[in-house]
Amino acid sequence: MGKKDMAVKDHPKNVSSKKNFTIRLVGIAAVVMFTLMMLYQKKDRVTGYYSSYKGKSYMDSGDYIYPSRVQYPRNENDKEKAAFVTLVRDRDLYNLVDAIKHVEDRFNKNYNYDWVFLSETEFSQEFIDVTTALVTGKTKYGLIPEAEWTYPEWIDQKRCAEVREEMRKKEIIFGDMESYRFMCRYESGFFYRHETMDEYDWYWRVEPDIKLHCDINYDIFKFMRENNKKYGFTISIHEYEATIATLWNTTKKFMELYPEYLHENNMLDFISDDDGGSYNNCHFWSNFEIGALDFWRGEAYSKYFDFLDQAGGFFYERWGDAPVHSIAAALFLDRDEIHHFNDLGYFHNPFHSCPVDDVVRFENKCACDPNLDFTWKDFSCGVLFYTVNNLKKPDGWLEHVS
Ligand SMILES: Nc1nc2c(ncn2[C@@H]2O[C@H](COP(=O)(O)OP(=O)(O)OP(=O)(O)O)[C@@H](O)[C@H]2O)c(=O)[nH]1
Ligand SMILES: *[C@@H]1O[C@H](CO)[C@@H](O)[C@H](O)[C@H]1NC(C)=O
Ligand SMILES: [Mg+2]
Repeated sequence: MGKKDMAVKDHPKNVSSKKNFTIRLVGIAAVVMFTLMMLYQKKDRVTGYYSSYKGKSYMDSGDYIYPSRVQYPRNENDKEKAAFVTLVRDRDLYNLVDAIKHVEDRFNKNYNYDWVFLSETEFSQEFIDVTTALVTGKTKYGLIPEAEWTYPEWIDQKRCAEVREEMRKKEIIFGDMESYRFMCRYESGFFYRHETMDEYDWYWRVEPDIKLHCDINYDIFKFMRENNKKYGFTISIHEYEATIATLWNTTKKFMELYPEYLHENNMLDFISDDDGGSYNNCHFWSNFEIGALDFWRGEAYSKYFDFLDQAGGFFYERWGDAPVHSIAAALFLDRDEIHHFNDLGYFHNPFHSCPVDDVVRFENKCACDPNLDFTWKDFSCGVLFYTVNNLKKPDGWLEHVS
């Protein structure tokens, strides 16, 4: 290769090396900028929802969570006297296992509360083994006394059978079922009196096939006690009128006899739109309940249940434990003792509760679609609950009303 060749070859090489240098510089700058952008974006993405709230959890700021005016427990050393309680048939074991796992994974694996299973028939060894394996707390299996799962002596069973036949023709949901009525009466008036429940002050009712959509990062029973709550719910809804035709008239008779049980700060405006003239059918959906057992065990509710039981509507109609519990809570409790859990995420067929607030949903790792949230929809009583109690609704709730 001659000198000339070299020179000729050198020339473009020099030019190209300057060009390369520029390209490399631009390249490096681009890579640096891109990396910075990605880092910034990633940071933004990871901390996005915190950044607006200065790194705080919604549980730190009393006025951020809806409804406000609650505090989240801090000292979690000692357990409350509390248990889950599930009324269930032995044969429904495998509809129940998923529900237990949800509750354990989302909450109880960190708190190890006991679980009580109740039934009118003996539980099988399989039921006991499977549930014992799933629950991190102690498990207890209670047999319901025969007298609490049958017709009281004053009930006319012929009339009951006629009512069931009528309701079957009218296709009223569960209207033709005898066992459903025993169940509703038991959940209304007996579960909290079962001897397996004696050692507890608090309960959380769990049914087969339910789901919890979110992590619960605080001791929910401690939350109830520290905030003076007696009754907590996730979903509220209107009852089918045909199942409770005379429940309100019967309740009014009770209130005339015992006006002293009406709490001065009651929530009548949640269950009646005409100052007690009629029932608006709003009730807390009782397949989920977290509550204080002493409320049901107390004088007001005990008398109320006996009065309803004497009237016979659990059998002559199809009174549900949900409207019965809800009316009692609304009348006999201080309205501030009733809490809407808007941060758990819950499913019982066919309705979902799913926090529409991104902060709550992300922080609690909720695995649910906020567009399916029932809370703010028409057939729910959620809007009414927030309105009558003057509670702040979550941002964006209006986008979820229909
Ligand atoms: N031991 C026992 N438990 C029952 C019986 N009927 C219902 N239950 C329980 O009572 C609760 C309510 O019954 P469900 O059948 O779930 O009634 P529901 O929630 O109104 O209706 P779906 O869940 O939609 O079927 C559940 O915890 C059931 O396991 C029964 O005959 N015996
Ligand atoms: C409730 O009571 C009122 C007044 O006593 C009566 O007019 C009405 O028909 C009753 N309602 C039902 C559903 O029985
Ligand atoms: Mg159910």
